[in-house]
Amino acid sequence: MRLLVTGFEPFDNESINPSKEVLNLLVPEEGIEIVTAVLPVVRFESLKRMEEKINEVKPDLILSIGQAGGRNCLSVERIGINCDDYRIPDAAGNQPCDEKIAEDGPDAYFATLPIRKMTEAASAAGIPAVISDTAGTYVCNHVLYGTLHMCHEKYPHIRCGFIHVPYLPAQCAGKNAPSMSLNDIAAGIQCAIRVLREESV
Ligand code: PCA
Repeated sequence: MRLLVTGFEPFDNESINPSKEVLNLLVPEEGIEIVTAVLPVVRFESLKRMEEKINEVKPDLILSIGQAGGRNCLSVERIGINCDDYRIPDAAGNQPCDEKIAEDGPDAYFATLPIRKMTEAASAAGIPAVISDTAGTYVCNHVLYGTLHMCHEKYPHIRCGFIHVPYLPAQCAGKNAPSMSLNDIAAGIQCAIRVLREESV
């Protein structure tokens, strides 16, 4: 089993993104090989990079990770919607309003990873985690929806999902915002990966 785990570059005037930092802390589980990649926070480029990695890595599973500043726990996303409506411009200056991600795509796709088991595994290990019913309408939702659409059309054997993670404490200096330590974020993601391994043997 090969698992592609993706994070994102820093964005929104931040110099770090926990979803990128956490990639270095993940460890392979027996029977599951982990390959990591960092995606640009750019509308179509993010999916282009994703497809390049799919062709290079040939994963069985894809777990994407993104920062959700303001959330207070790991959010295992249930659904990606066919909508790009960006609160702020992406890193290339794109700011679509109410646009579709795939003209010919359905309104939404459910994540195809075992989201409840992943959430429960992190919670049981003492890492706050919930199922989230919206990944927003920015680049993270673009990647979740777009990857599910791409896999539905071209790589139907690949299962995909997305976890949003809170800010790191270092990003919250002077802000009244919730955060989670990198070690806790990594522990929670590792629990989710362990579920994927158990599911796939
Ligand atoms: N979070 C953004 C995009 C990149 C990231 O880490 C989002 O939630 O859409």
